[in-house]
Parts: sequence; structure tokens; C-alpha cells
Amino acid sequence: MKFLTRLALSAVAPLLLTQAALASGVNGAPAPFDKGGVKVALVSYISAGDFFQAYQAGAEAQAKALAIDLRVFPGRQDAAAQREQILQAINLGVSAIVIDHGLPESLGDVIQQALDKGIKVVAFDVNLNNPKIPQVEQSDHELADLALKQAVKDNGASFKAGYVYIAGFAPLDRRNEVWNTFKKQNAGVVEKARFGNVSDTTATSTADQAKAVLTANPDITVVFAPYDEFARGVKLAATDLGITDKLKIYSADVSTADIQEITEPGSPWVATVATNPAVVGAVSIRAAALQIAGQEVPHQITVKPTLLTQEGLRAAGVKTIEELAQKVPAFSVSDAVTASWIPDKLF
Ligand code: SR1
Repeated sequence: MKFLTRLALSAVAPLLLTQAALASGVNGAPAPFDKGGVKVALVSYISAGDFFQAYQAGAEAQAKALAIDLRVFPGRQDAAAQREQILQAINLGVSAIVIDHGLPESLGDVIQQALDKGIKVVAFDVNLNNPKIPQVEQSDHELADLALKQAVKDNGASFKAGYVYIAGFAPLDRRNEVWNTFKKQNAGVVEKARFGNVSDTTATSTADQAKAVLTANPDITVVFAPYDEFARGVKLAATDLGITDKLKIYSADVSTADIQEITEPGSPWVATVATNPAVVGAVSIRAAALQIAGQEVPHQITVKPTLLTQEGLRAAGVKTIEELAQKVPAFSVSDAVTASWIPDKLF
């Protein structure tokens, strides 16, 4: 009995502590953050994978620092479920909703319902095309451009390429615009095959597709795979086929697991261009908080990415995201949408 009482108390205590912290608010912050407990929803389309987990962790850390009561609705790559979650968030009486990815065509009317109720909305990597909604992105054009410039530096301007892409996701569509321009400007680059999928098993499904593509096109020497789950899949295929020494993979995104895959001996994954996804999550929450406080927020909010090469990571002895942040301090912070009253020492 005593044990059960202790157990019950230990389960409730963190909740009481969190509520106390939320209730106390942020010193020097404008209303309603001076009182704490402001409800905000984070509604994601995808939650699986390193990028999305780190994004969520960053959003949670920034929310905690602002005494925000953050309600997280995990994504299941299901447009109908995401719509339903937005309606649930509206019914919860949240002050703001952060939409993390999604399909614009299935979101317009429910987002409008939120706006009509005075709820602030922030969009990360989904084009909601509404002047009232700030758009957060990772400067995808620059990201793709840096990756492709590195591909030319390593391979010259003539090579047979595989390209991993699926239309309909704003960041991938923006990166695709750069790929199309790049091909026009580099006639020696031939796209031999295009494949890709986004699901709850993106990496393994991409690996199956890549295996078929690389077997049918043994002259492919470069793969542009601008999403880390894509790159992981292509690397898996190259390893299974025993062709890691003939292939170079250029990607987007970074995580501790990615750094280990990039730097391991013989890895064909030679470069990635990335932001710290936790910083992007924090920026998204700050954009929501500033709007709730009635302060100015730019329509376009950009977090700039950094080129990370296999050579550079190995030379610096970087093995984790934390070590990367120590070596490249800019990686842990962004001055996008901030204010003196917003705590920014999160990580
Ligand atoms: C399916 S879209 C995947 C991309 O979303 C985020 O922008 C990440 O950078 C990832 O590459």
C-alpha cells in the first residue's frame, strides 16, 4: 500500500511541478506570458525519423522556457488525421497552432476556422499561402545549392545521377527547383533515375527502390537524396549491393545517427546540408509566441543551413549533434523571431 501511495505521488509530482512552473509565467514578459500556462498546439504531419523528433524536442524546450502548455499532436502521414487534430486543438482553446508539414489542399478550411476564432497560426514547411500565417523554412534553395556545389567539387560537372524526390512536400519541392536549374546549367549531369517515397518506413522503402535503380543503372555515381531518410535508404542499398566505393550520396538534414553513418569507414554518404532541427522547432514556437503577444512577426522566417562534409566531420572528430553544436556554435542558435523577453538558452 505504502509503495502504491509512493508510486502514485511520484507519478503526480512532476505534473504538479510542471503546472506550478507553467502557472508562474516568464519574468518581464508581456501578457499573457507573464502569467504562464498559455496553450499552444503543435500539429505534425510526420513524426517518425530523427529530423521530426529533434524538431519536436526543440519546440518543447522553447515552449517550456516560455511557460507554454504545449499540446503535441503526433503525425501519422495521414491528412484526414491532421485535419481532425487541428479541430481538436481549436476545441481545446489554444492560443496558437504550429503546423509542421502537411498537404495544403487538405488544411485550408480548418486553418481558416482557427484564424476566424482568433487563433494564431504558424506554418513550418507547408505552404498555407495566407498573409496572416508566418512561414518557417530552412532556406531550401540554399540548402540544395550547397549540396549540389559540393557534388560538382567532388565529381566534376559531368556524372550520371540518381535523384530521390517525391512531389507535394514544400521543402522537397523547393529543393527540386534547384535540382532542375542545376541540370539545365550542367548539361553533363544526366538524371538516370528518379525515385522516392515518404511513409512511416521511408528509409527502408527507399532502400528497396534504390536497390532496383542502382542495379538497373550501374553507371550512376552520384545520388542527390535531399532528406536524411532518403540518404539512409540509398546508403543501405549501396551497402547491400557492395558498391559503396563507386557511389557518392549528397543529402539534407543531420542527426547523431546521420553523423555516425556519414563518418563510418567506407561510407558513400559524403555530404549533407543541414540546420539544427531543434532550433527550427524553437523558432516555430517563438513565432507563435510573438503573435500571441501581439508583436511583429515577419511573413517569411528562414533558418540558414550549414554544409557538413564527411571529410570535415572526420577531421573535427565530431560524433554527435552536441559535439557539432560545440564546434559550430551558430548551429545551436538562430536570431530569427526573438525578443528580449524570450529565453533562448535552450540546449
Ligand atoms: C518529407 S519532407 C522532409 C524534409 O522536411 C524537413 O524540411 C527536413 O529537412 C526533411 O528533409
